[in-house]
Amino acid sequence: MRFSLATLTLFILLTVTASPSANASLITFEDIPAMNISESTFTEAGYVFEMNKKALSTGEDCGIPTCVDNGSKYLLINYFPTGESFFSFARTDGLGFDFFGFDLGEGQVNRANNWAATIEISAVTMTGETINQSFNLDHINDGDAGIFEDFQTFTTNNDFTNLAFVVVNGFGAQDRNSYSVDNIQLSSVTVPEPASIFLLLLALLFVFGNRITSFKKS
Ligand SMILES: [Ca+2]
Ligand SMILES: [Ca+2]
Repeated sequence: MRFSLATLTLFILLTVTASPSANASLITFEDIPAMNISESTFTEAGYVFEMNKKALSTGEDCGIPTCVDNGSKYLLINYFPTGESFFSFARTDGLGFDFFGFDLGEGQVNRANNWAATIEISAVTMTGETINQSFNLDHINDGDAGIFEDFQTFTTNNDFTNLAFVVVNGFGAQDRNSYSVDNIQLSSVTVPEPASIFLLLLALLFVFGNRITSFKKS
């Protein structure tokens, strides 16, 4: 009886500890400085973001004129040189991840000539395949004093799985291609960490110790 209980314990430990599990992340940009990301790289929720140029995290006050508003902080790609309005993100541990969708908005109110028309995402999978998808901004943007929804929520197609990294780029403005990003929905597969594997080995020793003890008693 003790024998089968130990085997059952081992089976449960193997199932729980060794199985990869999905780890969902929502990138909200609430934890980075309110203004002027002076570093070109920052991390949030296990993902590293690399800005092509100095970006803004705002939502409280982006100056005059005001910016898109959703009541929280977001990432504002503002006044990057024309043709260079891009940033990228990847997991800090280099593992693959899935990208489900995000919220997109324009830039500063009353500067519509700087608003990107199209946001393109270009991703490379862990197997080296490149996939793209584009999203059109509605150019409804009345800022934090306005009554309209400045951000739109977009869903990616089903191809954006097992990704190594994603590049986000803005196109179609007369100049600069400003846009805003928030609430990036991501998921990654987590594998057992060394500490978990150590616990698993301890469990194995426990189980086989019991087996030897049972064998000697019989
Ligand atoms: Ca936010
Ligand atoms: Ca809008």
